[in-house]
Amino acid sequence: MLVKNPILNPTSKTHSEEHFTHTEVQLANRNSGIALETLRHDITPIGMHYLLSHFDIPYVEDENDWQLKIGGLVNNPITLDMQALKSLPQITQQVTLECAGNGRALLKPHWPSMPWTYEAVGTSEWKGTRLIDILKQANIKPEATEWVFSGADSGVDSGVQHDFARSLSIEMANNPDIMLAWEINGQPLPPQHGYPLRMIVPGWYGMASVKWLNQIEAIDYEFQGHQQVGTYVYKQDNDDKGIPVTSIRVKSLMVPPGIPDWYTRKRLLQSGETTLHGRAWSGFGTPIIKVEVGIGETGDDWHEAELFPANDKYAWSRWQIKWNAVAGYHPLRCRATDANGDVQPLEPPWDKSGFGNNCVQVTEVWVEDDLSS
Ligand SMILES: Nc1nc2c(c(=O)[nH]1)N[C@H]1C(S)=C(S)[C@@H](COP(=O)(O)O)O[C@H]1N2
Ligand SMILES: [Mo]
Repeated sequence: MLVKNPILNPTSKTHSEEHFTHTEVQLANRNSGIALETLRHDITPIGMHYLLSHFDIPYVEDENDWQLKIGGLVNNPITLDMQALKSLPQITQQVTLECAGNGRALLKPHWPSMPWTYEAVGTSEWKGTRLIDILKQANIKPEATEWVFSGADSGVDSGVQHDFARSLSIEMANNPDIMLAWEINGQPLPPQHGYPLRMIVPGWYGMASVKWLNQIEAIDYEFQGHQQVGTYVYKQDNDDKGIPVTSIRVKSLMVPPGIPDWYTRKRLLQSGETTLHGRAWSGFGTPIIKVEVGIGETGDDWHEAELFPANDKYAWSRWQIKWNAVAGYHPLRCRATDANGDVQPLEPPWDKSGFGNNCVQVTEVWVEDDLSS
């Protein structure tokens, strides 16, 4: 009997009210998130930044063998090696990246995929060159409408085999802040972050920042790649035509105060005055204008935190607030507002695949009067 290949003919996934499956745990082990205490760092230390790689991490022995090809509907197709790229004018930017699926595991029911709660975010200092300069060199033909950016990794998702690839409209790709980066925090990119070359599309959710970038093509139709239209689209349900996922939604997180319970991550804190710290960020470089901290079970006792300006246009802002912790149980919340007036919702916004969940984080703290050490 002929058995249908289950990778190419998968049964469709359905939402789950249940605990996480073996498959989700396997994905979570491959794609780690930040430890929330590293929110204290302006720049997330290398190796502690979150990771999201859909397929295998390409094995690149020597960056001198890497080539970036720019072609399709251009007047001047070019191939650049890493030496040529590094001889172009260089820029360095601090950018906060967040995965569009961050918060997926908090939805009920949840979509079976990478089960992030809060930890798929980090800020790095990226060094590279401006994408726009390279696109200008290639000189796009007037009939072209989009650029397609492809990585060296390939695999299958929902039965569709493809190289990881994303597109940007010509207008979007002309944003001078988009970079092709080869360094993170002063070091060459490690394999898992896209060695030797990746895009950084600041202000967008992470899927646009194609890792292991080896091809850019101009096309004159709407790109139908799986990572463009088969996923990363906000949908209420399967019949929804949907809205493409682009900019990061306003969000904030708190450094967990006190000490953790190993198994639940719930917090134990000595009573008295303490300082709560955290970060807040939004999309397309929109500044954060307010962070409030909610103290108490009802979550409606909000206090405005002190907010510090971000180090860079696309980097997160730090906030802090003093709190006189009295003995008892205190769920703590933080809620950011950006310069567009967008505010974090208290409950997860529904999305079929769990994209863009920017709901207010709840940190459960038990305060005690005399904690022995
Ligand atoms: N080539 C390639 N680029 C990719 C991905 C991928 O799987 N393959 N994942 C994307 C997603 S969904 C995110 S959130 C970011 C994560 O970047 P990081 O792993 O460096 O944190 O990379 C993006 N770029
Ligand atoms: Mo992502």
